[in-house]
Amino acid sequence: MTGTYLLDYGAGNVRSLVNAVKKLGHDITFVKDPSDILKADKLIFPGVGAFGSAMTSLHTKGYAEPLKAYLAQNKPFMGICVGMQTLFEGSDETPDVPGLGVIPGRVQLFDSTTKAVPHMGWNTARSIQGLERAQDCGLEDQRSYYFVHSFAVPFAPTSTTAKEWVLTTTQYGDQVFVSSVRRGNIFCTQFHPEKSGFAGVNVLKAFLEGTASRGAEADLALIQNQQSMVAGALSALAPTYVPSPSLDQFTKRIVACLDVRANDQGDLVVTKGDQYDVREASTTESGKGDVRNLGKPVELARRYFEEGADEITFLNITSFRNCPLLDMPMLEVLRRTSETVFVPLTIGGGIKDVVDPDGKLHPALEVAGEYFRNGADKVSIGSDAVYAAEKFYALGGRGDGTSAIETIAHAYGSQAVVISVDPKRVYIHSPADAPTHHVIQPATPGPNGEKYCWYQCTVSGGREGRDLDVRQLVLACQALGAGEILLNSMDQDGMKQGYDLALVQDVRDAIRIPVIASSGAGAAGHFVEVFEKTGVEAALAAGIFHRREVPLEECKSACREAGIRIRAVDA
Ligand code: 1PR
Repeated sequence: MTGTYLLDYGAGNVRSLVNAVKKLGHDITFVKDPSDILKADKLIFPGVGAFGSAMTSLHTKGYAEPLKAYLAQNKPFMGICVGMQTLFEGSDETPDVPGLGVIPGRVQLFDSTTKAVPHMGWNTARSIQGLERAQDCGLEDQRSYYFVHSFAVPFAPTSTTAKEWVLTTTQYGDQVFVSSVRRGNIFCTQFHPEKSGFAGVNVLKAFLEGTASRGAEADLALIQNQQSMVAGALSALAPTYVPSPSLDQFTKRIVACLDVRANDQGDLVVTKGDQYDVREASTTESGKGDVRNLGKPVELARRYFEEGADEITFLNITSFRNCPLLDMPMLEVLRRTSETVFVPLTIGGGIKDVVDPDGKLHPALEVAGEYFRNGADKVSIGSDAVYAAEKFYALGGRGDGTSAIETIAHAYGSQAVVISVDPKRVYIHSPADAPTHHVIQPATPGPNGEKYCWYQCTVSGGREGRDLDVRQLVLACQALGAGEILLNSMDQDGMKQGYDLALVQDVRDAIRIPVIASSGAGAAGHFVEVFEKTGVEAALAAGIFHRREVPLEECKSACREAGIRIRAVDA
C-alpha cells in the first residue's frame, strides 16, 4: 500500500504525531516491515531517546538500508529530533555508533556551563535560506517551536552542510545550532512540530501537502552543478548565525498542572489541595469533606492548551495506593487529551514497579512505556525517586542501573524523566541541629523564631517524611540520569503567597538540568518574581488557573512586560 508511512522504532510518544496528521485529514500507516519503507510516498521518522539506541533499532529491524535507499531516491521524507540526527555522520552521544551519513557533520553535546541542558522548551527557528523557502516548509521566523534535546549539530557557516542543507538555525544561550535542514524532498526538524501547538501543525501540513518540496528539483540541480544554493542568502543574513543575546529566543515556560484522583463517587476529577489537603473543610455524613472537584481532566487540559499553556502536567495523586497496570485510568485521559492538545504532556504518579492483582510484576520501565505510547512525552517520578536517591547514597554515590530513573532514561532519554519533589520545611535554630542536611535561611523565621530550615523529602503524597533533604535528592537524581526537576513545596501549595524563592534558588544553583518552580502562585507577579529572582526555566500553577482567578495570558503578559521572553499564545 502506498501513502504516508511512519517509521516508529518503539521509543517514545508517536501518538501525538499520528493525531496531528489525522487532524490534518491524512491517513498514516506504521512501517511494519523493511519493505514498507520503499512503498511509501511520504515517510515520517520521529525520534526520541538516545542516538545509539535509535541507530541500533534501525539496524536490528532491518530499516537502515531501505531508509538510505529511500533517501537516495529523494522521496519526500521528514525526520524529527533524533530522526533528523540519525541522518548525520555520527553523534558524540554514542561515539562508536555511526549515523546514516546522508548529511555531513556530527551531533554534539550542548555546553552546560552557561545554561541548563537539555535545551527543553520553546525557541524560534530562523531561516538562513530566505524566508520564502522556510515558509514553503510552514516555518515562520517569529513563531516558537518546542525543542527537547541535549545534543545538536553546531552551525558552521562555511561548511557544506550550511551551504547545501541548513534551512534554519536556532540560538540557545551562546550556541547556534542547526534547527532544520532541507535539501530536495528531504526535510528535518530538530524541534517537535507535533508538540509545537498550531505553529507546529503548520509545519506538518506543509510536508503532508507537498509545499515543503517546492523547488526541490531546482535545488538539487544547483547542488549537482557544484553551486551553492544559499551562499548569497548566507552572506546577506550573516547576523542570524553569529551568537548574540538578542537572537537567543529561548522562552520561559508556564506549565498548567492538573492533580487528578477519583472522588468519593468514583469519578476521575481534577482536584486541588491546600498544603496537599484536597478535601473541603465542611464534613459530610462520613465525617470527612468531599474531594474538591475543579473539573474534568481532558476538558481542562484542552482549555489550557487553547489559553497558551506551554506544557501540561497531570499528576495522579493517589497512585501510591493501588495502581495495577491493567487499570490505569490516566491512560484514557492521556489518549483523549493527545487528540486535541499539541504541547508536551507530562504524567506523574505511580511511575514505579507495579504488581497486578494476579501477582504479575510490571517494571517501572514498562509502566512508563505504556504512558509514552498513550501520549505522554515525559513521566514524572515522585516517591520512587526518593527511594532511588537513598539507595544511591547507600551504594556510596552511584546507581546500580535498576532504578526507574536509570531504566527509563536509558530507554527513552533523560529528557523524558522528570522528578517531582514534595518537600516540607523542617525549622531549626542552628545548622548544628541538622548536621547531615543542607540548611538554608528561609525568608521568614519558623513558628518559634527558628532562623534556619532544611527541606525534607516526603513520599506517598507528603504522608511520610524521609531522612533525605532536597539538595541530596536532586543531586542524586541528576547523577542517575533525570532530565528535569518539578519542585513543589508542601508549605506553599495552594496558599497563593508566591513560590518558595529560597528553595527554588537553592535547587536552581545546585544542578544543571532544568527546574520547574511549583506551588504557591497567587498572582501574575509571582511568575515574574520567580523568573527574575531565581532564573528557573519554568513555573507551574494549578489552583489559580482551575478557579479562573488569574488567566494564563495575564501571567504571560506580566512576564513579557517585565522583559522576560515568553511564548505568544498561538492560534
Ligand atoms: O509518588 O511517584 O506516585 O507521585 C505522586 C505525585 O502526586 C507526586 O508528583 C506528588 O507531587 C503528587 N501529589 C500527591 N499528593 C498530592 C496532594 O496534593 N495531596 N500533589 C500531590 C502535589 C502539588 C502540585 C500542585 C502545585 C501547584 N500537588 O502538583 O499542582 O503545588 O499548586 P498551586 O499552584 O495551586 O499552589 P508518586
